[in-house]
Amino acid sequence: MSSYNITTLNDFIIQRQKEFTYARGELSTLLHHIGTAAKMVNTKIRRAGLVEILGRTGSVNIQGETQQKLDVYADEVFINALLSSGECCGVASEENQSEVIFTDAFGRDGKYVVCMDPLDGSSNIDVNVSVGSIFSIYRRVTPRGQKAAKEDFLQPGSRQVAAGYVIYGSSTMLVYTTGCGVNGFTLDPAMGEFCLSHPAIKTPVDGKIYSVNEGNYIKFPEGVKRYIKYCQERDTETSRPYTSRYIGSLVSDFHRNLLKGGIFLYPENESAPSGKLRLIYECNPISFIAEQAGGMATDGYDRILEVDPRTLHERSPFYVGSANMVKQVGGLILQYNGQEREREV
Ligand code: AHM
Ligand code: MG
Repeated sequence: MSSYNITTLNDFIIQRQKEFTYARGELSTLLHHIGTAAKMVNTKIRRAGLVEILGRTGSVNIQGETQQKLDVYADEVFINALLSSGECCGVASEENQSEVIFTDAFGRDGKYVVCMDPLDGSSNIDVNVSVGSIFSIYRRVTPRGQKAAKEDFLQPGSRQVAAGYVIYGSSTMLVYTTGCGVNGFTLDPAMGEFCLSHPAIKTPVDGKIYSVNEGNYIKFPEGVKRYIKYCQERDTETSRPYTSRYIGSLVSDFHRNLLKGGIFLYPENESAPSGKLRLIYECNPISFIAEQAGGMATDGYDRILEVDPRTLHERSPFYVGSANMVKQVGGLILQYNGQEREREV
């Protein structure tokens, strides 16, 4: 095939920008910088087994977890890329307790904030399992020219302008949405470019894969236990039992289910009353992509994208994937756990 048939990420971003009459290119610039940062992080990850970067820094992040060097590296690379884009006024990241506000003239004038997990599932790196980066872009609510403030970051996911993830797997892919469908790009290592490989991704309405940390089964709400049992029962009409697949790396688990059809569950449990995953930089971007691909995402009761965040690092139970599967687990939660639940931060 001639290379002229290839659409690179940057070609695609520019083509899409032309479709919006009043687009001024700011979002395109931001996405372009995210793509460049992803390539830098990818290069480092691909060498992780070879150089001393693999290992722990010894410092502990705000979630109480030991940070690994690659987390720190990815955080720096993305923040620097966003700063130099000139279109971003601040970043909320899993690696930083508070939002990072860009105070230079360009930063203060930036139209967007970015919420991100620069390297999700990083404990998997030691054992050569896929990891990912997740990002979410919002238009700021405070006036341009001022420093960004907390309220710019604490917006419901329904206000996302764009969201995406990078998966550093057997190949490296960037998948993103700007609210007009979902498109996936695979990094061609020879060209050093992300190339459109998965246009207009749609997820099956019914899936046959369920992904959950079953080691926590005993601690799950009754409705979730019932759903897991349902997945395991024999029924030829609905092709059950379903297949269980769990990597323990959100981006990888979600990506597989997005393409093949399935559900990812991270319920609340006795020891983690709001689950583990973070609302603004894990659940929201993944939910936006899921919905844009025809799937669904809830916290067991409500649409994730309609939840009003209260703090940067707030956690939420998370059920995402094929629409009929997410609806079904929601029905069982309502039936066995009732309407009442506490929202904890
Ligand atoms: P991290 O943000 O500290 O890397 O943790 C998030 C990861 C997700 O990628 C994954 O879905 C989840 O933790 C797995 O958690 P568990 O090991 O409890 O199943
Ligand atoms: Mg994470």
